[in-house]
Amino acid sequence: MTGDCFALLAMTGVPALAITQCIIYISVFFNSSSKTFTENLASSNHELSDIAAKVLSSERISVEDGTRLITTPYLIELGQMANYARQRKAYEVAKRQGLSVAEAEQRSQTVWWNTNLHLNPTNVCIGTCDFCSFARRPGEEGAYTMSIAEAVDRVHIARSEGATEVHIVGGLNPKTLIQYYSELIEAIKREVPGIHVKAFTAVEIEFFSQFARKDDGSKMNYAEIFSALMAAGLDSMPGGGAEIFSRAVRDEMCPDKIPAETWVEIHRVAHSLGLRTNATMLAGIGEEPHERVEHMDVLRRAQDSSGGFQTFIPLVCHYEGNDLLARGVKPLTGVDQLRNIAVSRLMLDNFDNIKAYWIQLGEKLAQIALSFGANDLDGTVKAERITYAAGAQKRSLTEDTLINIIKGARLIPRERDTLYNPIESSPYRVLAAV
Ligand code: V47
Repeated sequence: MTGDCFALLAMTGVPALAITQCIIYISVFFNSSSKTFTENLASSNHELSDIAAKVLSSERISVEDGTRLITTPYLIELGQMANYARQRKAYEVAKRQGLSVAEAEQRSQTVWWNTNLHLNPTNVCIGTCDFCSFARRPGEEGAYTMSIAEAVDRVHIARSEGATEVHIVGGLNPKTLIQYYSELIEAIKREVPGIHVKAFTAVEIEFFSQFARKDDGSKMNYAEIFSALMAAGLDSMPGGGAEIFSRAVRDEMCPDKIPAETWVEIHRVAHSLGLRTNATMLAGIGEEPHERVEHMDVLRRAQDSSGGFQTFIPLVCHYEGNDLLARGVKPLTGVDQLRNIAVSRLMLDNFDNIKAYWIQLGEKLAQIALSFGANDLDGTVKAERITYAAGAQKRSLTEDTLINIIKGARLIPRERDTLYNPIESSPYRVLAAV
């Protein structure tokens, strides 16, 4: 409707200001429509009315509420509540940042997108995660490790194509430790100035710490590892490696992986040093739905205490190159995936952003996710390998495609940097105003 309205007005020669006002007017309409739906739900005798009342009054929903929602047959009701929560959160964030009411209204209809490169310098990994199709044992066919020059070259090319962020994660490779990565980040910062380096899962940080030694031979703790990487140029940290926090699922799928407490502790240390980080959840690895809600609860409590998470990314397992389906794991349905997005928006009331990661959702479901609580579409991505190895259809989208996905959802696309600042100079920002 927004896009149609704009096209109509543009054809009739209506000035840009009037068009912008029209968009704001329609945005307010959409705002109030999910709000009204939630209000009606709250005052009805529907079985989700008590949760709708909590959502309306910004009362935190409980783990029990989340557990009811994660399998609810009432998808539209869930989606409307999450959509309202998304709009309200964006409005609140904008007001917190000192923006005007009109700008805050516009933000409540905005979806962020970003131009980034996923760089996976090595797939050599001594970890044993059953769902991972990307990793290779040392010496195995297909194993690779990039030289620093090759990795920097890729970042250089991505930057020349507009990337503002490089997202670096790799396998647990005893040959690529803190020294290799410090050199890599330093070289990136030197040769590709201005690019944001978002790198290393908590699992990698823990792995580095097993080997890293100070001059006196003693072990480096997490803070010291981060400080060394920050000195090299690390800017923030992605959210991978969380999988599902449930001990039972981890014992079955990735018994060697750091436990939930260590994952959370490493992020807490990062936050204490001023690094912003993200958080993920990998669903479809044999967990029960309630374990997804408990995972979100762990993150919500962690965010209450350290406050440094920017974004939550609900991931979806892919099954090519692993044996999960043969072992009886049930894949997520499209409805499950939307429920995960919507419930995360409602449970994670202290996260500003919920990301729709199109590589895993697919472009179409990612677009629908934007009406189910997601406010961020990641990203151009360029050369993703982890999900691609497990059967993802594409590994890159153009800026125009991302913008069109968002506009097709009748929302306003806006390019962001890694820290969720709008990119004012982007040529796509002009398009986004359309
Ligand atoms: O940590 C592993 C997961 C993650 C499979 O922080 C799989 O901004 C699907 O963490 N099928 C990497 N997923 C991706 C990731 C991420 C992505 C986008 C943005 C951000 C961010 C983080 O992918 C891994 C693991 O949890 N994964 N195997 C698989 N077969």
